[in-house]
Parts: sequence; C-alpha cells; structure tokens
Amino acid sequence: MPLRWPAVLLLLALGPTSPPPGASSTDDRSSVLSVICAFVRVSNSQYGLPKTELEAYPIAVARQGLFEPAIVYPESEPEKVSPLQLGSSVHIYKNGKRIGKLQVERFEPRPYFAVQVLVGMGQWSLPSSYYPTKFDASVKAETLKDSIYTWSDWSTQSEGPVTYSLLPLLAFDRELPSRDARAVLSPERTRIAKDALWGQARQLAAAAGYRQRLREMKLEDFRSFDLNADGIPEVVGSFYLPPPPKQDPWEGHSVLVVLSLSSTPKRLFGQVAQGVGWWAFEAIDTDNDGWCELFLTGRGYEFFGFSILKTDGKTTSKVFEGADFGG
Ligand SMILES: [Ca+2]
Ligand SMILES: [Ca+2]
Repeated sequence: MPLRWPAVLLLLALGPTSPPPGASSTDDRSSVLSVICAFVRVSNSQYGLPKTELEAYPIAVARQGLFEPAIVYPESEPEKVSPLQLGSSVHIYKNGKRIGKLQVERFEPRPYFAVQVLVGMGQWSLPSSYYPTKFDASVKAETLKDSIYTWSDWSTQSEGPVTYSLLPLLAFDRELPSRDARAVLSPERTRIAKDALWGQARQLAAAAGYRQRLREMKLEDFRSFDLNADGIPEVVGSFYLPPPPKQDPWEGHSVLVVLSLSSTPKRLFGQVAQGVGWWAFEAIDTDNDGWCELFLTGRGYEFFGFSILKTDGKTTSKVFEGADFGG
C-alpha cells in the first residue's frame, strides 16, 4: 500500500491546479502522464556482433484519463515536438514492475519499416537478460518471446543485412505503483477460461459473417491477469481466422476476447478486425483507479500499432488506438 501514496498525492495535487484548456504547453506538460513504448533493437553491428539499442517511442499521452496520440513523424510534421522532455527520465516497466530507465538526452528520427519516427535516446539501463551479448539460449528465448517483429534490412555500416527484433516495453515519464497483474491459473481454470474464450470468439466471428470459416480458427495467444486484484481473473484470447482459400494471409481476420472469469464468465470486450491481429503485452494502472489498463500491440502485413483498453469490470472501452508504423 505505501507504494500507492505518491501517485495518490500527485493526483490530488494536480486536480485543483490543472491548467485550463488552451494553457501553454509548458503548464500542460506538468499534468501529462506519457505512455512511452521503448524498443530494444537487436542488430548485428559492423563486426557481426549483436548490439542492443533502446529508443523511447512516444505512443500516447494520458491527460486526466484521456489518451491522446503522441507519436511524432518528423518527415510529415517537422514542426511537431516530442512530448518527452530533454533531461527527463523514462521509467521502463515489464509485467507491472519497474525494470530500468532511460535518460532522454537527444531526439533522433529512426526508421521503423518505411517511416521515420522521432524517438528519445540516451543513457539507459535494463536487466542483463536484455543484452544479446549476454544471452544464453534460454534467456534469449524468454526475452525475445514477446518480440513484436523481427526483420532484416540493409545497413550502411555493415557488409550485409542487419536483423532487428523489436521488444515492446512500456515506459512512463513518471514512476507508477508497481504491481504484477498477471494471474497464474490452475490447469482446470485454464481449460475453463479457454473454453469460454472459444465460445465468445465463435459467437463474434459468426456474427461478423464468418461462420463458414470457424473450423479454421486458431487461438494464437492466451493471457491471464487480475486487473483489479480482487482474486477474479480476467483473461485475454487472441484468435486468428485464416482467409478463404487463394486469398493472401493478411486478408484473414483476428478476434480478440477479454473475459472476466467469475462463476459465470462474462465478456468484457470483443472485436473482429481484418488484417491486424491484436494481443495484450502489458497491464498497468496508469490512472490509479485500481484497475490496470490493458496495452495491446497490433500486427498486420508490415504494420504495427498500439491500443489501450480501459475497464472497470462493468464497461470496457478502447481508449486509444494508433501510434502505428508500417510500409
Ligand atoms: Ca479481477
Ligand atoms: Ca486504471
């Protein structure tokens, strides 16, 4: 509990003194909670040695419970400034726990597929398992498991193609209460959860007109959380519905289902999307209301984006989608 106090005090302090709409950006910034996606870029350097770089990629700014896009594309919007502040620290989280930080010392446009994104870079620290030079096979597999994409590109500094793996790690421009919201389910509860997710996914896909393709549907990712620490798990299932024969793979659909695993499983959220699969990579309570927000990455054909789901157990809504890059 003591860990919650700084955030509570901060919210109380900000409440009455929040700047009115239209206030200067400097004043505004004091009430901004930035949500940053930090990537570890694993590449082969000019001598063929793996190298880890870390870039703070702003995805959204949380302002009084609302999430606004914060990504900066320097080529198309050269006048736009980063919501990150020079000299500030960005705190990096994994599974609800603070695992490192980055000191923002400079901004650089960096390539993400075919677009340039303005990212914050500088001195940083992460646990040793994130440094590929220290990887052994098991650590590497565990760390890279959540990599959102690996691709090869030609590098001017090397004699051949460079391989990049992007690991999404959430980072914030202030420290948040630390809580691991993952829930470990017994094999029996896991079976019940998956059965309930499958039931809802079939319903959603059939309602969207894909009944004839249900036999091809696959569960691609399953996660269990306790978003509000009440002992009742919330589970997330990411399904893939392949396209009809002879169509390209990216013509397929994804089905995302979030359930509360109470005695009668209850659907909190469901969506069918074409071409982009969504899965949960982090759960953190950014506004201190006792419920963790679910952070999702979306992957399509040479496309990535981010989405945030906010729930109070009764209503669930997508409060942000964007910060995408792709070719
Ligand atoms: Ca719960
Ligand atoms: Ca919350």
